[in-house]
Amino acid sequence: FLSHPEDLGIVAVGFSGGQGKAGVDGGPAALIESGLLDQIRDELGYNMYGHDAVHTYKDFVPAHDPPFRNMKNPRAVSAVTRRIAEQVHSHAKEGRLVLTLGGDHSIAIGTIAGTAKAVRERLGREMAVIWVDAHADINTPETSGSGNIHGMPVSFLTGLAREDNEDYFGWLEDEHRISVRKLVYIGLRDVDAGEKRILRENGIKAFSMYDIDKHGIGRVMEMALAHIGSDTPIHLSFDVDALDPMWAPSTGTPVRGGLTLREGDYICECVHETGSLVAVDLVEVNPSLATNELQAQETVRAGCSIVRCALGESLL
Ligand code: HAR
Ligand code: MN
Ligand code: MN
Ligand code: MN
Repeated sequence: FLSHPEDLGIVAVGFSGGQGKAGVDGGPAALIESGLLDQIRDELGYNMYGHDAVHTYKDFVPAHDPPFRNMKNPRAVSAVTRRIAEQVHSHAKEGRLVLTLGGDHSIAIGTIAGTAKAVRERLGREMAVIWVDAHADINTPETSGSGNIHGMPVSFLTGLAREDNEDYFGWLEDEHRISVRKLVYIGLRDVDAGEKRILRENGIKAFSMYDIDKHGIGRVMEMALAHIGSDTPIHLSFDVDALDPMWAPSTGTPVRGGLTLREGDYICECVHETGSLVAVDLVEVNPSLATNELQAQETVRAGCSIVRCALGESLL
């Protein structure tokens, strides 16, 4: 689906407004300083575009941003994700693979909106999303207990949550949205009661840690890809908290009982192997939450491994 599969558009998003903990805006810089982009260029051989800056979106964050429909920092997250959608779209419309480094997971409102629109324009097709996460991030503003928008991106992207005012995600149009039928979750283990109801009522395909223990990651990936169907462009949105805190402790909402690093890498390898990958997000790396320097380094190393596997490192 890519006209230039060797070309990689990079968007480094230093943004934390989708949740309350400082420091996740430092994720992209930590990943880049550890050498991720050099590895992508030198070892994987991609031509890179847009890799010169970590964006802070300062001009998009309003001074006054009171809660709206229970959402925290709603104008900031709406404006920043709108801009991210434009950035991702500008890469994707050229037929490049797009890599976005976050930042908290609210930024996926922008990344997925941007690729979904480009895939429709370029290929006249609907895109699928594989969401790898401990959390479902599918609360509506009304079901959310926290008001943190990083727990809501999937509801806006599927149209389960809607808002007309363009300052509060009203800029999202049908062309930016994805179908609940083309959405697959992997790694879930901390899902709110309201979210469970949303998943059930909409028949959304989800592979929890229970399913991974029961069937093994190999079989789960077969089933996940079978659900999407071959010959469908795929956007992979990987929250580093899908990994067990043993591998990725330095993240805002760690949940024990998660994926091993190898299982995470394997998910990415399988998605890469389809040849259908059009975009990858790696989010929620927060180096400042570590209790020691080693924890931060381990989390960054795990994030780099996930990204390299999604970009094809393991192909012999
Ligand atoms: N479900 C909770 C909420 O909506 C916690 C969600 C988010 N944490 C994340 N996202 N890191 O994956 O607030
Ligand atoms: Mn090319
Ligand atoms: Mn998430
Ligand atoms: Mn999560």
